[in-house]
Amino acid sequence: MKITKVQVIVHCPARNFVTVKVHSDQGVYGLGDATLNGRELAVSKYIEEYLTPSLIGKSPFDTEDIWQFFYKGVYWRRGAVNMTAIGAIDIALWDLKAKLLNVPLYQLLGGKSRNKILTYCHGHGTSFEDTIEKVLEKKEAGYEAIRVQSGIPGLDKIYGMNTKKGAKYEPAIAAETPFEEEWDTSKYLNHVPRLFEKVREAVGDEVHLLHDGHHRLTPIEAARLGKELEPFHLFWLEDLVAGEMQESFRLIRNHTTTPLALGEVFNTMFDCKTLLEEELIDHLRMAVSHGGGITPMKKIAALAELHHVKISPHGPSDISPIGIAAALHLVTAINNFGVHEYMGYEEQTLEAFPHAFKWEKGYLHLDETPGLGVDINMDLVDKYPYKKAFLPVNRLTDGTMFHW
Ligand code: EZ4
Ligand code: CO
Repeated sequence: MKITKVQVIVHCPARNFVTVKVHSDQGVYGLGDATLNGRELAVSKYIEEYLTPSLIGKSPFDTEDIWQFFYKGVYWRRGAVNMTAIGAIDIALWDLKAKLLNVPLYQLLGGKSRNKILTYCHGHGTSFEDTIEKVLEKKEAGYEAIRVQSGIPGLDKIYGMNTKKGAKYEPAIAAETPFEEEWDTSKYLNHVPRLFEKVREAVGDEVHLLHDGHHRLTPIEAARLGKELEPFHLFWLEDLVAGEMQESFRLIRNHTTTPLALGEVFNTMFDCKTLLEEELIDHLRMAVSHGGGITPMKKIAALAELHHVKISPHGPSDISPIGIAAALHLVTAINNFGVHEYMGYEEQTLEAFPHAFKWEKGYLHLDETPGLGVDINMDLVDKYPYKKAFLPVNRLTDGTMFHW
């Protein structure tokens, strides 16, 4: 059994995606997600130039050896572009392997640990009233867990707001240079506890409420926010502080019982080793596609299990249905699953990626389709060409460059 061809498809069905298609001499192919929001062409070129030639002729069953070949073989280890590229190949090989064996991928990862996968959505509004309305709409739609973000008085362009009315939340904006947002931490810290007081009162105790700080606080500011939100029993506070300094979480952990989530920008075990070993977080948010694929994420999940940390994958609309399916198969198989983010997709994205997983009443469901259960509609690829788009950057109101 041999890998015969690797195609890297860059397309824009409502937003940019990079899809990898690995072909075998059995006429079966596997699909991987190589989308890295705002840096798509760096990954596609990387795969075409540096990974594809080494894959031709290898057995698609040798997922561990191929992963190690690319991880150790690059010499310049880690990094988002490198690990997303390796991850896309790894996902495609697991998809291919499961298809060749005629089983859904989770069967190769430990079988079924659960029947359905809890999801959370986004309930975002401009004001207190608008946010409460959005959260109640999501609760009505069946979501049991809702991420709450709202506009902050005095700040016009901030994280978590929809840019187009009626559209799904989409932070990437098509342009030649990144859009600039603005930020003021003291306004934010005063606003958020008031928001959660009102939202909790409106939705009651049954719904899980989540919030994303998007890496903007210092440890002591994060500790204050965690403490002040304790009465409202959040499911988690996500990305309060940038994750480069894992040790920063010691201080936050010592001050608050609000559960902490982190890791959507992580790409290896070494980004979270201290966090896991010292039990500084409760949920690890790594995406399978950005974390180097199924092969390393299975090991990371095992280390997390030992330290009471749950795997709760990042699931924005900039991870394609292929990347989402990879995470769904992983979290179906492991014991320590928390919650999966799910925002849904625009119509064009759904047409581009026919898929077997289904969202129903707050949960995602897999079926028995062999492999990942996701395909790509090749007829639509040329219809939706890549359009350069960037995630925003962020400045304080005095112009200082800040975290986005
Ligand atoms: O910033 O998907 O939890 N979700 C998030 C997202 C991410 C974007 C990055 O591409 O924080 O909004
Ligand atoms: Co996030």
